[in-house]
Amino acid sequence: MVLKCIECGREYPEDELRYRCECGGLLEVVTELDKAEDVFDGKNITLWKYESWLPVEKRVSLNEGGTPLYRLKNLGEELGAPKLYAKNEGNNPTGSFKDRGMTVGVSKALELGMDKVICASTGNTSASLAAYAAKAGIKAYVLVPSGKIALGKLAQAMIYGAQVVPVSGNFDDALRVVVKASGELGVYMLNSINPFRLEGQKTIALEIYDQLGFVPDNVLLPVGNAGNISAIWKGFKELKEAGITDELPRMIGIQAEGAAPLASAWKEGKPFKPVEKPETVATAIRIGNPANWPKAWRAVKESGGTLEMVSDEEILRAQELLASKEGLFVEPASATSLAGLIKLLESGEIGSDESYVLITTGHGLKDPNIVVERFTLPEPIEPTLEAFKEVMK
Ligand code: AN7
Repeated sequence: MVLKCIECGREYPEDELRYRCECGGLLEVVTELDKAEDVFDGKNITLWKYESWLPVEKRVSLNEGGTPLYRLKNLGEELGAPKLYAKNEGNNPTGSFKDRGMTVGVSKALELGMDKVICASTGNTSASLAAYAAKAGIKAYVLVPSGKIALGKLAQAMIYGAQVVPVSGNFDDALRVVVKASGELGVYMLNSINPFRLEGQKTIALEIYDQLGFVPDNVLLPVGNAGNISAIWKGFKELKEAGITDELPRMIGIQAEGAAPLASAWKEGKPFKPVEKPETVATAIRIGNPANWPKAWRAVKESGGTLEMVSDEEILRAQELLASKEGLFVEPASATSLAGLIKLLESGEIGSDESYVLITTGHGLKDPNIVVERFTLPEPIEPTLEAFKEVMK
């Protein structure tokens, strides 16, 4: 197994500690598809069912993957897109899809003999890395934008015992420090430019195929640092290359309006340009300079997909719709996938008779404040039946 540069094609051995090519390009793992087993029988789904597709020997696991794929019947009918599904990644051990990347990434850290790991994070990556480092018995440093990470995620990173380092600045500023630290201080970086993390996350594609028994026409998901869309696309491509299926989905990436460097470049037909001061209620994707953008761009282009952006208001409305119509409580970033679907259906850019899988990336309880601040509770009532009868009127 080797690492290969997506720009110049140069290859590196898997045990070489590096995150980028000499040329600066992003690296990806070349999967040994002749060893990848056809295990797609729809049964006993967990991430490690797909071990033969993954580039690690060790296993630091908290039982990740195997997340439910729901048919969204109520919303599908209402929106006139009846073949609508959600892959709910909030059901992972720490409540987000990051656990897929971390089970593989932290396993790889141990294989490489590293005893310190580091990441920059808008929240979920830090929570996940902290948990897997705890399980592995190694030290985790997590750098987070000060004051801009959701309460639940902060609580997780703290209780799992990571060293939480608030940074005055945004995610992009924190990532710059982490990249330098990993180069100079002997700490293993587990942001999504680490190609092993994306290998774990590609299992979302394998599970969708395993659960549905077919490849959906479209996969919609939020885009922040742009790792997950690249990873899922790689998973679907490998299913095809391995001869498991002939189909490929369109990859549709959704960004928040205030943090949409990729979607705006796509829509305006202009070169990618970072956003200096990203801002959105969906703090998970409050990212102005997505490190994986070249991979994500290719995923969208190759798959015939698209990139779209949605407003904070549309995000919160979609969050409420998923909860109130489907019983699915997701964090704001995750709701961008539904908000994007609604926008694209309304504009007629996509057809309603196709199948759509929304990746709901993180649990709603991660960010309780965003909900509680939007709703006001009435005054308390007297503890009597009479008082409650008044309420029921
Ligand atoms: C819920 O935790 O970047 O496009 O540092 O937490 O792969 O970055 C989180 C990203 C979507 C975007 N949904 O995924 C972090 C971080 C949720 C997220 C994304 C994130 P990428």
